[in-house]
Amino acid sequence: MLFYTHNPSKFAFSQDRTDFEKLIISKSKPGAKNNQKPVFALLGVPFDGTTTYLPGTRFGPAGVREASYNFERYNLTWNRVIDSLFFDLGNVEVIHGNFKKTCIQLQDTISELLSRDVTPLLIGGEHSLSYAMARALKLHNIFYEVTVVHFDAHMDMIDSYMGEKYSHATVMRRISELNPRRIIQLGVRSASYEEKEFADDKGIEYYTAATINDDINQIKEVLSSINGPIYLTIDMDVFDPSEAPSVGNPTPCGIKSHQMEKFMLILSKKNVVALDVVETASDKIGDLTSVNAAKIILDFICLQE
Ligand SMILES: [Mn+2]
Repeated sequence: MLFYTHNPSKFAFSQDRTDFEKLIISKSKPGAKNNQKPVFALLGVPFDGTTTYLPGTRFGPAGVREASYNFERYNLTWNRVIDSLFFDLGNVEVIHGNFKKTCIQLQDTISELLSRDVTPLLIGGEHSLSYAMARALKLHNIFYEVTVVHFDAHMDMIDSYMGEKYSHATVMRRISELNPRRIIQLGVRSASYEEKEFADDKGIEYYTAATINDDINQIKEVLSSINGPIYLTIDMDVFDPSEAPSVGNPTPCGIKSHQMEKFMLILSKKNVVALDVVETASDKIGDLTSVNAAKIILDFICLQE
């Protein structure tokens, strides 16, 4: 090492973008080996155009990257060192105030990663961005076999919110219309009666935060039994506001970070084809919500073979 420096605008322990480009080129050459280690690319999406209560998720990517430096490369709990092919590619260009254009740019970028066999990891930004992830998976013809594992205080299943079809509050309804194999909602504790009826009618599985707090083993069994590819989408408001206060819609009686750590231990060893961590609205250094969001990404990366 020539210089003892780090770049706080890049996620901790991520490798250089130039190495990503070299790796992608080498993978695409004729005769390239197929049995290389999986590759993970992180994208920040600083968009908060449909936010309805507390604004600020546009600051999420910067906050979560900054907070990632609070952690070690070595994980004492699991006795593992981060050793993955993990690249922070920077932020996707967003068009503030225009969800449709932002969604198309994000979907194209994710689609490009998927076509190169790279697993996309997103830091939001608001939850509406997950629609771009789901659309990209659909374009690659794998969505019909995907289980969407959705951590959130809210069902996000309303058909339209204040007349808007595309919103952070409707995102799971739009994703359900893309017909994934299965949707499992975890930590939910806020929905309209209409949303609950819709979920029941469509066979969408949901486990409230109270259920998780009462019997975590039941939830661990549900997650352990998932087969096939998983799209994991985590709204930071699934946590209790005592552990993640800086979110667009704080909701009391949430889950705790030690529970999420156990869930990540199970999920990270499955076939997660896409991950997003959304709704972090931190606006200061060392914000607890950013710290917990960074931990989710680091835990996931650390647990990859
Ligand atoms: Mn939510």
